[in-house]
Formats: sequence, structure tokens, C-alpha cells
Amino acid sequence: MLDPHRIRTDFPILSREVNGKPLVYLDSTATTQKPTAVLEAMRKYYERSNANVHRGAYTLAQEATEAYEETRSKVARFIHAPSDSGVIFTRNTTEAINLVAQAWGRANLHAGDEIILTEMEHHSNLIPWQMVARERGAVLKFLHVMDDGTLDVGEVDTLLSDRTKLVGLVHVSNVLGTINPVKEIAKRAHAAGARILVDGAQSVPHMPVDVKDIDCDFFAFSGHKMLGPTGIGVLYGKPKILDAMPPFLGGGEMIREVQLDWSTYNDIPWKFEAGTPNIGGAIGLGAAIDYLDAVGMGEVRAHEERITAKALAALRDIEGLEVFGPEVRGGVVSFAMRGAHPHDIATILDQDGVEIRAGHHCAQPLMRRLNVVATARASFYIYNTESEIEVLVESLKKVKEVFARVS
Ligand code: C6P
Repeated sequence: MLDPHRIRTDFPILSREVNGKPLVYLDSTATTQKPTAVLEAMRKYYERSNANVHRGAYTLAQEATEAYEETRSKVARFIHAPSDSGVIFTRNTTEAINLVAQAWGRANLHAGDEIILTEMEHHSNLIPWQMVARERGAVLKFLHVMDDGTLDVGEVDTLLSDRTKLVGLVHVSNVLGTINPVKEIAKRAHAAGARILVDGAQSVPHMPVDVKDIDCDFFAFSGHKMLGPTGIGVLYGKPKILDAMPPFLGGGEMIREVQLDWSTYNDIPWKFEAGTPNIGGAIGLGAAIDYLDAVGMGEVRAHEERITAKALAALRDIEGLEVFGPEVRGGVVSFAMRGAHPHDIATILDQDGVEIRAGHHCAQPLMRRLNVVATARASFYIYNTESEIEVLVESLKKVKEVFARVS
């Protein structure tokens, strides 16, 4: 069984204090903390092998290229991609989805074509489709979120039509924690001749993911939400589809031959990696994958289930506190407290060293569906302990007292 107390010793930041109290970091959905192994891998690269990739014949350039490409193989293995060529490095999930919307969407969407999304999408899987749909005259349709915070899979069949070109949905909601049945939805999308894109920003860091088993066409996630650094993300795509797509950005490294008035393009994945990539970031991500591999993704999920079940039970016990989302979920708990604005909750918790996020979580349509303007949100990862849940609960009780006094 995963021991969070042992794991915590690998994370220097977790021994600091905030406002005179031990840090209780409960915002891993926004970004995770980094273990020493990741920090050291990046430091070693910059101290010993720093050079540009794919460009130099000298030793440092070869070392940098090998380390960068090694991470691509690690990513492919980690998500069970059939080959490295389907793994494209991006800045983050957002850029990965924009790549698909711009490169695949502009080439494949025509007036009247339909894209199916859900009401629970993060803005990064909504705005890129709004942009390309407006340009191409395509239509957006939405799967509703039911009162229990899940999707009705059967509704997909009512929305799919012979005009549907793409179904795009989040694997695990960053607000509700809902784990969506992406494999089942992929099957239905494919039966209707549509492509499927999965936003895996909150699944890959927290549970075993197998893109081959899901049979998704595109899958996006961010390194910084899985112990890696910011500025490195991944788009996985089926190689055949990526091959047929035009490039996203133009520039160095994505070309084969360049004339003054025309060019031919590199093979995938490099066709989609114009310019000098985030080499240090990729190396950090590789170290993060090694770390998660050593812990075991099944263990990661089991630990989060334990912590989340404890948090759910404890929060539901606080009178006047409403928890959003289903029972079976990722390690995310969004809630509202009667009479207290989520931002005030977060500010008061911060006085106790408890760091949670408050706001719309980049999911404004979902906030409207929940009939709130914002929620408070605690989220968990491998380094969170049961006693931290107790600190959260005690601190929330204080919030309640403060607002009982002022109201
Ligand atoms: N959600 C949160 O606090 P980027 O910013 O590109 O790394 O990730 C975007 C993104 C996409 N999809 C989902 C499901 C996400 O949760 C996020 C990031 C953070 O909820 C920051 S808004």
C-alpha cells in the first residue's frame, strides 16, 4: 500500500510552513508538487548536457536528443500508445487540444458539420472548438450533465448524426471528479463515423490509462499535473490520423525540404513540433513518469480513493456544506458552504496553511449547470495524508463559525 508519509519526504516543498502552519497542499488538480527526482533530472540536464535537440552532431546535442526522445518512449509506454510516433510534445493540455482543433479541425470541418462536447468541459476543450466551429460554420452540441454529476451515455446516440465529425470530452472532471466512460463513448462515436478526443488532464496523473484500450483518436494531458514541470504537455494521436493532418505551427524542425515558395514537412511526431521544444521540461516529465511508475498507477488510484472517501464522508457531515459530484470519482471534491463565498473559504483556510482552490475552475458552463458562480475545491494526490483531511475539516468548521457569527 502506498505510504504518503514516505512519499512526502521526496517533496521538499511539503516541509514548508504557510502562515506559521504546516503546508496542507490540496490543489493538485491545478498543479502538482515536484519530487526531488524531477528537480534533479532537470538540473543534471542543464548542468551537463544542455544543447539543442535534433540539430547537432556533437556529444552534448546527442545526449540532449537521446534524453528528449527517451521521454517520448516513456510517455508512449505510460499511456500504452502503440508507437512513439503518436506522441507529440506540446506546452500543455490546452495547446494539445488547440493543435487538434486548428490542424485537424480546419482541414476536416465543413459548414453544417457537428461537434459533440459536454457541459462539464474545461474551457480548454470548449473555446478551441468554438473558435474553429465559428470559422468553418460547424455546429456545437452538448451532452448534458445529470443531477448526480455524471453523463447519460445513451444521450450520445441521440446527438450523434451523419454530420458528427468529432466527440470531445473530459476523462475526469476537474470540478466534479466524474470519471466518464470514454471507452464506451469512443465505441459509439466510431460507429457513427466520428473521431473522439479525450481530455486526460485529470486522468493520466491519477489512474492507469490505456489509450489503445480506450481506442481514442486523440488524447491530451499536461506534465505539470503529474509531478512534472510546467510548459510540457502531450498530445497523443493515432499515427494514421496525425500523418494525414496538416501541420499546426510552421518553422524549424517540422520541415523536410524548404524552398522560397514551398516546403515539405517532416514525419510525425516532429511535423507538429516546430521550433526548439521544451527539452528540460520533457526530461523532467520523463523523471516524473519514472517516479509514478515506481509508485504504480494502480496504487496511486487506490490511495486517492481512500483519501477521497474519507474527505467526502467528513465534508458531508458538516451541516450547511453541499458537495457536488458523484460517489465514484477522482480525487477532487468541490463544495459550497451556506452563507460563505468560496473565495472567503479559501482565504480563511489559507490562514491554517490549507491551500485549496476557489472559483469557476475554468468551467463556467458547468458552474451555471450547478447553479453556482463558484465552488471551493479540495483535490488530492499521492502525498496527501488522512490527517491532512482532518486539518481541512477542522479549518472548515472554523469557517462555519466565522460566518455564523457575522450572519
Ligand atoms: N485545470 C484546474 O485547477 P493546462 O492549463 O493546459 O495545463 O490544463 C488545462 C486543463 C484541461 N482540462 C482539464 C480537465 C483541466 O483540469 C485543466 C486544468 C486546472 O482545474 C487549471 S484551470
